[in-house]
Amino acid sequence: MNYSVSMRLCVFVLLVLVPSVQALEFNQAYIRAMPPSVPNTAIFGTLENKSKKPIQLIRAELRDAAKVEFHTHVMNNGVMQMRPMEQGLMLQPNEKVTLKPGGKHLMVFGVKQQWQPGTVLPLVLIAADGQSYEYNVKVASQQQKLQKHESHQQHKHQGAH
Ligand SMILES: [Cu+2]
Repeated sequence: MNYSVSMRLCVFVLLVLVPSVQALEFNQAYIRAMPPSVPNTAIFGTLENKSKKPIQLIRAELRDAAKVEFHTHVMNNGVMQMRPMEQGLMLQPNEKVTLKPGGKHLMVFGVKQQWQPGTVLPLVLIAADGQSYEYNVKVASQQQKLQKHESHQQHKHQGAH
């Protein structure tokens, strides 16, 4: 392989690899499915800062929802209450933050039409420096998440008949 070909190959490899590196990962992300009468829900999952710089998330947008806010739970006179995180959500390099029921979460307001479990919606997280991060997040009921393994076994059982 001559120099020019290996250079071109090198550039090609860089072009292919660079966009796939996500500075901010959002793993096991899901939107909690809600009954039709409830216009609000929450998004859970684990955010991980894979970059070498701190990421301060200040805004979020989800398609077909009026508003998304970063929330946390605080104790107030012995009662757990949700509060918006005024400074947004800060992630230091290599830091992981798990959004979970009863803890930090992305609060979703103004769901216009009930989302069926399995629906995938685009979520955009926007950082203070203007950088935005996009994810496709699936709507899932808590029951579905818990029964994932069970239903897989059921499927195998049905297949044997
Ligand atoms: Cu909330």
